[in-house]
Parts: sequence; structure tokens; C-alpha cells
Amino acid sequence: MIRAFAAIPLPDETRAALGLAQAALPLARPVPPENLHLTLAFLGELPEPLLEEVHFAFSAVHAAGFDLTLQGLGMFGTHPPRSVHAGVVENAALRHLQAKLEQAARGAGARVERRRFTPHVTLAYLNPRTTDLPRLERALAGGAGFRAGPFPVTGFTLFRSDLSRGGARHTELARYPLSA
Ligand code: 2AM
Repeated sequence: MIRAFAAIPLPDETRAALGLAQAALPLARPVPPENLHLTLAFLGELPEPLLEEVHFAFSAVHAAGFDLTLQGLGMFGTHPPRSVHAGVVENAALRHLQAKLEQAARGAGARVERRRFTPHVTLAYLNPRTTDLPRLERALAGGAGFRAGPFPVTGFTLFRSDLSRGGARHTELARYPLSA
């Protein structure tokens, strides 16, 4: 079984900007720069033949490239919050692409959860026992003006994700270009 997801990889400058945002926050375990991405479709654990079907379905997706801007910092989850993320400026082309990928993955036989797509880049997963929430909330308020981009999105990527005690390792499996 392979844990996999489709995501938009981020340009170096964007990851550098996110790195600065992470450094300004009291985060015990920031997501390392090479793992920063914007998830489009989480596929969960798949047997290899099914993942191959998803790959073929993704290869057949036609969508146009677009510009994307990251904006704002926030948390997901309450009592206690689970993660810190950078948000995304509302983007119809991104939603269109995400819907197409979800449809393609389902058409190929993958089970993709039906939840509302909230585009974001996760900056850290929080340990509820060690997080100083008031301090983190103050730091996030201080970073309210965060903005990175716009940057061009010219394709999306299929990643495999291997979890271990040291954290997740994401390996690129395939890249799919978007049209110009
Ligand atoms: P996250 O950034 O919001 O945690 C690799 O783990 C990627 O898949 C992460 O970007 C993660 O989203 C996403 N992911 C992990 N589990 C998920 C789930 N059950 N539903 C949706 N996305 C998930």
C-alpha cells in the first residue's frame, strides 16, 4: 500500500517566504521547507495498481495554469488546534483544478473523502501538550499581513508520503503540466 496525495509544489521563493513566517512563530516542529506544498487531493493508502489508475486519470486531466497568492496565517482545529497554516487568496482556477482531480481520482476508483476544499499550506502540526496557545495566537496576529506571490502554477504533482517517527517524507512520483 502506498500513501499518496496530489499537490501543488511551491517555488523556492515562496518556500523561503513561508520559512520566514514559520521562524516568526513559536513552532516546536515546523514543516521542513522540502515538505511545504498545497494539497489538492488526499488519496490515502492505495494498492499500487489503483495508484497507477489514478496516475492515468491525472494524466488525462486538462486544465489551465494560473497564478496563486498565499495570504494570511491561521490555525485548524479547536480545543486544541491541530495545525498552523498559510491561507490562499480565493482562486476559481484552483478550485476548478481541485474538483477535476477529485473527480479523476474517484473515477479511477480511489476513495476521496467528500469534504469542503479549504486550500492551505500546512506550516506545522501542533503538540497540544506543549503548545503555548496564547503566545502562538499573538504571533499569528502579528503575522496577519503575511502574503507570498503571486506565483505561476504550471502543473501539479503526485507524491507518495512515507510516515515515520522522524516525520513525513514526500517523494515525487509524477508531474502533470497544466496548459499555458
Ligand atoms: P494537511 O496539510 O492539512 O495536513 C500529506 O499528508 C498531505 O495530505 C498533507 O498536506 C495533508 O493535509 C494531507 N492529508 C493528510 N491526511 C488527510 C486527510 N485525512 N484528508 C485530507 N487531507 C489529508
